Amino acid sequence: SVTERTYIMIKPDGVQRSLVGKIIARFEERGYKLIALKLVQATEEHLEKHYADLKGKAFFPGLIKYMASGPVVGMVWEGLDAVKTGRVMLGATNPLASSVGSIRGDFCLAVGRNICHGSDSVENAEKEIKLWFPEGTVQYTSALESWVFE
Ligand code: DAT
Ligand code: MG
Repeated sequence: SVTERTYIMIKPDGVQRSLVGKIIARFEERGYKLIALKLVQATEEHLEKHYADLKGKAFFPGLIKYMASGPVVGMVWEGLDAVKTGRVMLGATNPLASSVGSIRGDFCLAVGRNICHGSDSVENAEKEIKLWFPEGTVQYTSALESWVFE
């Protein structure tokens, strides 16, 4: 639906590599609406909640250390098919398998430094939005809406 929401996060390497503006621009230009945004130094405890499903994987401790190694940019983007299309825009988990033209396919090479996160289902998106934005998202009318959607 047009009000589907997804949680997109620029990881510490994306912030350090000055890719914040480029990544935001892709979602803006595609026609998605920004309804929440913050730069935050996440704690390991918070990141363990975010990645709870991956606890037990061999790469989990390294993933948590990497994600806590610097600030991340958390965002909520709203629009048609935001979850699935957001994942397509990010590219495959392993950047070597990501299509050129996707964010990972254009800007990174290693699975453990893949610069961005996107929710993988509507249900997980809503969970992640609650975890990262307990204060909620922002309501406003986008001037572009009537030109982006029928
Ligand atoms: P995604 O981020 O595409 O949703 P995921 O949820 O399966 O992928 O894994 C979360 C992150 O964990 C992923 O972005 C990078 C890291 N990761 C996944 N598989 C990995 C692996 N085999 N080795 C190292 N890091 C991995
Ligand atoms: Mg995932």
